[in-house]
Amino acid sequence: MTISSFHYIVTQPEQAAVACSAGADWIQLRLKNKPYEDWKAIAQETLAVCQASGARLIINDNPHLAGEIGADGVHLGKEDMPLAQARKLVGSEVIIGGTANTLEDIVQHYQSGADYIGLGPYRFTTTKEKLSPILGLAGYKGIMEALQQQGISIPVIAIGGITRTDVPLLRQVGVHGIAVSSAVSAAADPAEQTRLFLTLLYESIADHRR
Ligand code: TZP
Ligand code: MG
Repeated sequence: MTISSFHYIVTQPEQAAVACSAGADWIQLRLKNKPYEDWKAIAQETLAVCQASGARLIINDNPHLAGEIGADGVHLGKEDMPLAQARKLVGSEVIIGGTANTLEDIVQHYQSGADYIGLGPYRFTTTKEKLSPILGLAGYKGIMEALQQQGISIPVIAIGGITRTDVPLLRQVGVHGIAVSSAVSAAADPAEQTRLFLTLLYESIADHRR
């Protein structure tokens, strides 16, 4: 399965609708401190939005919820279910992403059957609490080189305070794509931001292959 290069992290189905109408094809629903039934209702609405435009929906934190509503995948962090256990639960068809801050995290997720890695934070962001140490461009460069040396090939998605100007630099060090929340959600025109990110990613992917 193909992992998109643009992951948009949302808390509401309306945000997904705007981005999908602008061409986004990968939405991650990230809700914190919600009762399960509320979370499930929002997830089902978001899934309907995604399915209407052929986008994938990834549920943050909860493989049970992803399985229950038939989402495309689940994204698991350090405090969530271990990836190997989640793989047994959801089966081979459901996409599993794992949060990483170090090379060791990536290797562990890779060996546990992850489909992609969310590597971060790139820089400080207020979107997430309890941030791991900031990697910066140099951190990504070192980790991407080490992965290549070890012969490990897995799509790495950069996350944390990413803006449009970061995209070409991150692509140059070998990341597959980016995940953003505030750069789109807090923009005056989220649809326009989505289109600009997608254009930049397509251009940098073309450059990378030249
Ligand atoms: N994990 C690391 S940073 C982050 C998550 C979920 C937040 C990303 O949001 P933003 O607003 O793009 O910094
Ligand atoms: Mg989590």
